[in-house]
Parts: sequence; C-alpha cells; structure tokens
Amino acid sequence: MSTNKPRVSVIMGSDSDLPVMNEACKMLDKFGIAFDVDFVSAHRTPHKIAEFVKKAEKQGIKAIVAGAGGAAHLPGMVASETCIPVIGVPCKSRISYNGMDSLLSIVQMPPGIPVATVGIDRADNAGILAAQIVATGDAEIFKKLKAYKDELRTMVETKSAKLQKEGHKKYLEQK
Ligand code: RP5
Repeated sequence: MSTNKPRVSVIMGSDSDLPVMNEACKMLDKFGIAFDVDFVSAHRTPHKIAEFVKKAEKQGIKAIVAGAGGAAHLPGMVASETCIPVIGVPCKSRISYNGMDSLLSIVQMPPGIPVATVGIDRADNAGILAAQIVATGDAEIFKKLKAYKDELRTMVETKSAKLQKEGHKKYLEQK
C-alpha cells in the first residue's frame, strides 16, 4: 500500500473477505492510487460505519470499495450515510449461496441510494472502477487506465490473429 494520502477506501465485512478484496487493492496499486483498508461489519460493528464515513469525507476519499458476503448489508449501509460513490463487491463467502445472496443484497438498493455493484468476487473490477472515478480528476491516472485498456485490446487482437491463422482446433491444442 502506498504511503501517500489515500484517495480510495477498501472495506469489507470480515477478514474472510480479504482474499477476494485483495484483488481490488492490487488494481489500485497497479494504477498508483493510495488507499486504506479496513474491516467494517454492518452487523458486528454497526457503530463503526458512521465513524468510517465521517473520516472518509474528511480525508477527501473519492470512492469506497465495499465487499461483503451472505446478508451483505455493508455497501448499502455505507451508501446510506454518504455521497461518496460506493462500489459493492458481492463476496462468495462460505455461508453464501454461490454469492447470489450477496449479489442481490448489494444490488437491490432502494431508489435514491445507489451502490455500483460489480460481479460476484469481481473485486478487480471494483478496483478498476474506483481508479476510473479518481481518474475523472487526474490526467495521469486516466493515461494509465487508457494504457491498461489498450493492453487488453492488443491481447484479444493477438489471440484473434492466431486463431485466424491456425484454426480453432490447433489453437485449442496449444492452449
Ligand atoms: C459477512 O459475513 C462478511 O462480509 C463475510 O463475507 C461473511 C462471513 O463472515 P465471517 O463469519 O467469515 O467473519 O458479514
């Protein structure tokens, strides 16, 4: 984690979510965005939510990545306390139904309190989305994100050229 002033907060309901949420941290590191990380449980430490939001607003945090599993109320609870964009990560925890319960708990917010929800365990995308939010006010980060998307495009174009040259059977044999 960078020692600079954090611009993104990554929080999660439990340390059991950390292996998944680490993928968001890796993306933020990749784009050189400072962030802080903490455990905040909607059910076990509800008092901490208001404290966390107050601190995040004071710090000028631009996006909050919040992950939780099962009855995943953390992202929505945080979104209800602040106007900082909240990106929810439904975690496929050991107690969840393949993550579908987490996904629906996070995505089905009432009108007025949106949570930008990524796919189940897709914390990497949450990290990228947080970086894109930061990039709206930072040309350097914007450039890094563009370069990353260019890499993805080149990767698919290279694979496509190989497929056209060798055919799908040979391509599969080499995969
Ligand atoms: C949720 O309950 C957490 O986000 C976690 O995904 C799940 C299980 O928590 P632990 O029992 O592993 O602490 O609140």
